[in-house]
Amino acid sequence: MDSVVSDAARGVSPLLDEEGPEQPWQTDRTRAPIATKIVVAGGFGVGKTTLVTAVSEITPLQTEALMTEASEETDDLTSTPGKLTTTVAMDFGRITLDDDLVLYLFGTPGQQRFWFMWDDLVRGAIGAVVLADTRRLKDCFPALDYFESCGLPYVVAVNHFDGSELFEPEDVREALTIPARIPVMIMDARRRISVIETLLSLVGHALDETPE
Ligand SMILES: Nc1nc2c(ncn2[C@@H]2O[C@H](COP(=O)(O)OP(=O)(O)OP(=O)(O)O)[C@@H](O)[C@H]2O)c(=O)[nH]1
Ligand SMILES: [Mg+2]
Repeated sequence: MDSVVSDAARGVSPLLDEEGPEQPWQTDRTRAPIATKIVVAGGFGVGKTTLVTAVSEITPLQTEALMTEASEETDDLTSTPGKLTTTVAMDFGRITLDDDLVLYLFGTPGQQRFWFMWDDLVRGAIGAVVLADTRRLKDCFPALDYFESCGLPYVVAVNHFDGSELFEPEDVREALTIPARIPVMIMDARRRISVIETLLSLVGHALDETPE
């Protein structure tokens, strides 16, 4: 499914348009789309795979492995009792925004034992979305520290789970001591439009942070 956010200004909801007319960049070779890489990070089971799946216009590549009793000690499923699988390498999806901007989404594995893969996953990325769950905020600290130390622009998106207390973005900013220049937002990883808002915020933030 192609999606063109700028069509919203014309009153058409491109997000609901299954086929849609050909886009200018599909016929005009001088308007080749700009391809960018975005990383989706955060703690175990916070909704990274859900986010990539909700928004991808291609069938997402997933590397899910069934969770077994062997990981009971390390992988806390209290907050996500319905979770049966975990990402063991990465998620991959694609979304086209605003006519000629293509985002390639790379979801990281959440568990500490797979963190060694992050260095490869972030190579060439323009920015990262750090997902947080207010019931286990500290789980996103490693991702925040990682992107702060490597200087990659990032935004913080709180994936609001049903039944968890709803906080204001500014409360989350204070709890995590996120600098004022970093966008913090509440989102729902299962809702496409909510994820697109987060991705647009990241692209805008990455443009602001990147020197001309
Ligand atoms: N209620 C609710 N459930 C969600 C939401 N996002 C994800 N889930 C559920 O939470 C569980 C965890 O989601 P995943 O997308 O696998 O999380 P992940 O961050 O990719 O997990 P790892 O790759 O194992 O670290 C799944 O059972 C989802 O269905 C949400 O916004 N609300
Ligand atoms: Mg995952």
